[in-house]
Amino acid sequence: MTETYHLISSVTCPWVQRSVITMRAKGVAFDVTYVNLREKPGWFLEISPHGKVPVLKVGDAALFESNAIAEYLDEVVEPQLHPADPIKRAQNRAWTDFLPTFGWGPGLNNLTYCKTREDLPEALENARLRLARLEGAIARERGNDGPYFNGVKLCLVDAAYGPFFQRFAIAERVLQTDILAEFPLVSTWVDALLADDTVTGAVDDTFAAEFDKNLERRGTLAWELMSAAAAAE
Ligand SMILES: N[C@@H](CCC(=O)N[C@@H](CS)C(=O)NCC(=O)O)C(=O)O
Repeated sequence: MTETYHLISSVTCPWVQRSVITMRAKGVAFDVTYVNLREKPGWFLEISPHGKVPVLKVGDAALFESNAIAEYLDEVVEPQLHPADPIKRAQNRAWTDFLPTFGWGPGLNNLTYCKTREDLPEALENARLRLARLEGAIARERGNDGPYFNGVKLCLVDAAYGPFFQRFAIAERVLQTDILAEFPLVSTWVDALLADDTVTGAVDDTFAAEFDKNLERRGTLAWELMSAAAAAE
């Protein structure tokens, strides 16, 4: 039986994008419903225990948490994005476990959404600590010369981290920290992720405009610099 997939989404959410990348890499067709996370509808709260997106409806079942969704899809739809070797698979899972520490809070997100120039040094230092871990991970895990986390094939680790780097790259255009240059393996990995339409194209057409609004709403330094550059044109 062919399953029907229905993604409950929000335009700028990196965790949602992780699910979309996974489905694109597998050629899975799916419908999308966007919810307003500032005014969550009752039907959404009934199927999302934490009140968060993504939720993937598979037939009548509702899956939540982007990692569980990725793992489910990898079990049931070819091609498998996890490595075939159980040791490598466990190591990959460990690096996807690191994603919240890497991306969220004092990780890359605090740099992307940094509010003032004064906040920048601390945000950079926190991001640096986490990027150093990834640099070591790639040195150990990457086969051949990459370009993806495991080598030539996109895997679930790529699907997990790509959205966070995509958002950072937008802010970095004006922040110009050049922090990735300190981590050559991460840097070439990020180049590959950002050059891959399976990753960067896994967003709605309105993503760029909505993400800019997000930067503005959060009162970020990136938004201030973007506005100043636009005013100077
Ligand atoms: N651990 C969750 C995180 C999902 C998440 O934080 N989603 C955000 C949007 S990017 C959300 O739905 N936030 C609504 C809220 O927290 O009220 C996952 O991996 O799916």
